[in-house]
Amino acid sequence: MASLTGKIVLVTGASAGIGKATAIAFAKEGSRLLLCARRLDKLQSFQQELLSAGAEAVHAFALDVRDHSAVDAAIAALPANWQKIDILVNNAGLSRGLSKLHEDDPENWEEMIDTNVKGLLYVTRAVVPGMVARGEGHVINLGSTAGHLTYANGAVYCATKAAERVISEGLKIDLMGTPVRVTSIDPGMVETDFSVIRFRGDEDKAAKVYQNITPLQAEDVADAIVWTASRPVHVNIHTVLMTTIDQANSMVLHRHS
Ligand code: 8X3
Repeated sequence: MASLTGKIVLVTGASAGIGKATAIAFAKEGSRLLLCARRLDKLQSFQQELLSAGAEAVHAFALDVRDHSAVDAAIAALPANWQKIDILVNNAGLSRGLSKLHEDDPENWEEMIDTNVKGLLYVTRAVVPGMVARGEGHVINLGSTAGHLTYANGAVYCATKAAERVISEGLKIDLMGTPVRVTSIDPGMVETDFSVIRFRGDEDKAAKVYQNITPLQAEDVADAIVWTASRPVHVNIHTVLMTTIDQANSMVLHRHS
């Protein structure tokens, strides 16, 4: 296992869910955590927890990954001792709505495509040249089972995750000849506020998604992320497709009676 102690890890969308669990998991490895999300106060609320868990240092900043110029400016403005990003976890992402494509609100598409696809590209474009120049780095993108198999009423969300899968493949190809690694972490159902956000705060509807199944927890996904990051540097884990034991793919679930 390669040591993650002192490694600078940038996590986008780090304020909750898989992003926050990932920050905690890297903190336990003694990493230096560079965290961003739209809400800085949320990041600051668990900064001390990260230090207590073992993080060497924490630097948090507000960022909406949908804003291309803000992404470039934020990366360019990092303090000198935070600029050499070793690991980028492109976690920021969301789903909005669960409707037939021909009846859906295009606003939902804008938000998902701008965050899950364009935001990921902007951050990658801002960070990866430094990794190439320094001759080390690892990009870990958050995909989904939804990027492998399309489900009803989820065409655009599934499309964004299929895009993430293909972008990860393409980035890996383009980085051949460099030591920069690329991984796509593709979980199925994870019990976070993912569904509450999808249903714009409707907690009852969100709870039904996970009813009578044992979903993955954010910590399970964070564990896989840290595992890929801690392989020896000549090992590139391309894809981790992971689900709860109650899920076979994005369509087939076993609900306990
Ligand atoms: C999350 C998995 O099946 O809820 O990406 O879309 S699913």
